Amino acid sequence: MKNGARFAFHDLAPGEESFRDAVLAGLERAPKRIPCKFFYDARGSALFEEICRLPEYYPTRTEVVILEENSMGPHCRVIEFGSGASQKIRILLQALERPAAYVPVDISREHLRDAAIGLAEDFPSVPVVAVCADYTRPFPLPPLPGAGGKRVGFFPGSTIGNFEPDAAVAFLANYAHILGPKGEMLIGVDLKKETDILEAAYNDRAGVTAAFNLNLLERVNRELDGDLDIDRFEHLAFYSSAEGRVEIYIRSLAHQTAQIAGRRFRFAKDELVHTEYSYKYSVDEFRVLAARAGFRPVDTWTDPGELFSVHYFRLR
Ligand code: AVI
Repeated sequence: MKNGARFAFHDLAPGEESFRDAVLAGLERAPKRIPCKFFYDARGSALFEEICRLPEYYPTRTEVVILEENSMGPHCRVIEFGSGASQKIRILLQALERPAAYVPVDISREHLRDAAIGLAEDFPSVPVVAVCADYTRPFPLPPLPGAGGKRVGFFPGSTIGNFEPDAAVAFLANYAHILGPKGEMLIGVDLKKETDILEAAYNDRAGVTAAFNLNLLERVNRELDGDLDIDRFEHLAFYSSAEGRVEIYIRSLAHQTAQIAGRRFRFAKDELVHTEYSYKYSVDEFRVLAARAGFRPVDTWTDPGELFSVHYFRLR
């Protein structure tokens, strides 16, 4: 590690749901499903980075501008669940006044360690305390540097939209529990808007989102000894205004069977495999949801086009 970087690593040895178990159970169900958390193998993560740069996919660039323009005062200790490549935190750390610590929390040990070391080297004035844990459950935070500085959760990217509403409340309540009394929260949330804009964002012309979705089947073939014929499936994404969410599926184009991990699965023509929901919220709707987890609004920032929101909450 480069001189000056301050870095600590706490491994709480989380258990991980295996891709194999999730796929075999999910394809036995009616309707079939594969949870969206499995999108992010190396290829899926690279495709997601590409999605974030697409002209149709407004959330990333819009949120970045909002984060650059707003700040939350000095000496914050920022705790990020699902920190992944720790990219957006770089923007926040630059915008914050003398941040006291950064605490990335992720279940993926090696990825977390590499990203956290890179960040500690690039921000030598900010101590980085990485925690390998399953952040969907309670876990103890290690002692953090910067005693007296406020603890601020950071959950950007509208990833909260990938949870169904009750699960989103449970996730936020667990975040609140871990932040402790007087904890604060900065969270990016995609706004409701015209169907055309939403559907274009999930059906880009270059086909990157389709490749990202279908990569789940390629991952099944690579990792689970599958023989799925990818050309006989297609990406499907549409906005349901009744549910307030983009729904994403893989559709079987023919009646077909496939072998996966030694088991045979049947797909009817036009049968759907659900892979993701991406909920969209008005500012008020999201405030109501967050209140169920104990958060009260301090401020909410949106871009001039009202595409995306960043909420700043404090625990009651
Ligand atoms: C990570 N998550 C917030 C993205 C979204 O917009 O729901 C995932 C995604 N799926 C398709 N495109 C992007």
